[in-house]
Amino acid sequence: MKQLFLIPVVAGSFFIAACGGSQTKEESTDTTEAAAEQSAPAVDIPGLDTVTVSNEIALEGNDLMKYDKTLFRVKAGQPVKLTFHNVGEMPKESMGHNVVVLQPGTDLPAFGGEAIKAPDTEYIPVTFASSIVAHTKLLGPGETDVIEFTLDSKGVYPFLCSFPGHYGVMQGKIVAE
Ligand SMILES: [Cu+2]
Repeated sequence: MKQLFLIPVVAGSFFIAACGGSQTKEESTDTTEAAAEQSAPAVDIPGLDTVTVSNEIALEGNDLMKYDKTLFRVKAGQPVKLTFHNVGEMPKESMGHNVVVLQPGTDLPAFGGEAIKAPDTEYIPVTFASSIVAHTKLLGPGETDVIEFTLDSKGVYPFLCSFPGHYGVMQGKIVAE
């Protein structure tokens, strides 16, 4: 007698981290300085036209290691007020978040590498001080910080979370125009 056993293969909960693996490296050789146009900067960022220009930025970070927004437009030469809120519940020691606004063209992997070595300054690397425009405090669950800064020149300013391991997914751009 032949018996057939059907053994269902349960794949279980199989999570693939959405780690931005599909992001394409954009050649940043076409700098705004090179494009000698006195009108709007020649910035080609997908979705930029859907973002409203505002110098009041509200941003959240969460336990999934994500910012709720990654693209902002502001007026250059005018104060920007950035409110950052950590909406997560995990402890600061394992899921702390900050916002570090960097000068255009900053080497993000190099910055991230130095940040890991700077736990005493809440992962703000002094070796990159000249690249840092402004930064919030490192926030634990439920905490909020408000900072003000001015982006004097038109350009694309990257921002990221410098907590170890976060910058790869927690990063975005502020376009000053
Ligand atoms: Cu973070």
